[in-house]
Amino acid sequence: MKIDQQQIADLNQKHSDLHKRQLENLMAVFSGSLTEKVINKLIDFQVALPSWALGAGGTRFGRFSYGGEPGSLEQKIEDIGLVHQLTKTAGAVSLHIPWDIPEDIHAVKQLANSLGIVFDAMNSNTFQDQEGAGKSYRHGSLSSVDKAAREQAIAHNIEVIRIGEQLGSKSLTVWLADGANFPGQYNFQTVLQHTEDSLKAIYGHLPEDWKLLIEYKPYEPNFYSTVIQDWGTSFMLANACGEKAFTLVDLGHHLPNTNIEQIVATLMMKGKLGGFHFNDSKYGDDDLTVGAIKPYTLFLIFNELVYGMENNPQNPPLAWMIDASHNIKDPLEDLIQSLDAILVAYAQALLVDREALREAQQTRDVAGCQEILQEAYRTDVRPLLKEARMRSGAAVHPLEAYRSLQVRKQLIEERGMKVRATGL
Ligand code: PSV
Ligand code: MN
Ligand code: MN
Repeated sequence: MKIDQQQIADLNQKHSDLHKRQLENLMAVFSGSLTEKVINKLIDFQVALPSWALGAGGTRFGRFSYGGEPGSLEQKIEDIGLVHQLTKTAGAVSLHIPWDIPEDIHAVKQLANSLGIVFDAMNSNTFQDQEGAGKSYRHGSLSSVDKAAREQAIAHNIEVIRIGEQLGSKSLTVWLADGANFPGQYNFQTVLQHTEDSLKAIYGHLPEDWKLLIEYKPYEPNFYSTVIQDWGTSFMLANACGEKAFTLVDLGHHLPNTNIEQIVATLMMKGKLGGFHFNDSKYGDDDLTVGAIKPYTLFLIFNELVYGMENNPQNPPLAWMIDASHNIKDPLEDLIQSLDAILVAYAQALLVDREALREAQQTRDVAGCQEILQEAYRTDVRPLLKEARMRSGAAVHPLEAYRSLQVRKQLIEERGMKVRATGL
């Protein structure tokens, strides 16, 4: 299905007068140069959507299809194209191999290109056994005590790099499920050493202009120990691999109350934060809509990201991605809401008066520091988002547009109720 750009323009027209007044109100508070800076940053900000977020996700208890789900890689890219057309913030896709092996790489590239979508990080998969594979990952992949299983997992990652190279991707994300369910199941040092050696072997095949992003997670699917459990382990492994290897932070991969913003600051200071997976959670890796549970935390994280982007030239540009998979919401609505929450937090963080904050920190004005952050957090930045969308040709209200253009209904008419591509 296609959205006619004129339909978006017509919907935007209806919001135009109110939007102008709301923007003027905001501009009476902040300087024109600051608001202009924020609007331009919002226009430029692009977040990759993962190919596995476009269908309804499942749990081990059930999966409730929304209908009209993509049945092929091409359709997944088309769905991202729709979200991108409505938001102008989703100009990238992150593929998972082997779920997304392209049959015709040239055609897939052309399709993405025509929709303004680039290929962000490639994800390998050694947490599921692949059909016909000689070795099982039941007892681990890159960390396994079985040399042949490790070699198979290394070869898979190299294959993912090769596919990514043809698509124009520039990074490989490795997330390992490797871990243990019971004390004594494996030797901590042995599996960590195997993981380091395996990652180094993969790193050896990384093209010059690529990055290796190492993701960490404290638990699940293993519930006693995970080999790459935290940012420290990831950081250590990235350092062992070399300068093209970085840590990837996924918001859901922390034990409750972990100070994620401090992790972000530490990694950026060391030039080792490579990628970011957005989602939200109440308990663990819940993969809920970004900003749905802890918006202030998201703001505080963005506050550090903005500080890092402005002060840490040693840290490369980050690979941004939404990592969520939904069981009951329309996945496209969920992604639109997530993109909105990301831009809100980013805009608020851009409004933090950094000079005043530095001054308050220097003079040990504790209450003042808090005021400065909360002043920015409590600002209604939505007029800035709307202005960015107006200027970039996106829908001023992407969710409202998605609904009034009846996108899901049309997708169901085209694809039916029961189609489903490979994925989670
Ligand atoms: C599993 O926790 C996970 O959600 C990780 O966050 C990965 O990034 C993603 O799956 C895809 O492999
Ligand atoms: Mn992730
Ligand atoms: Mn996860």
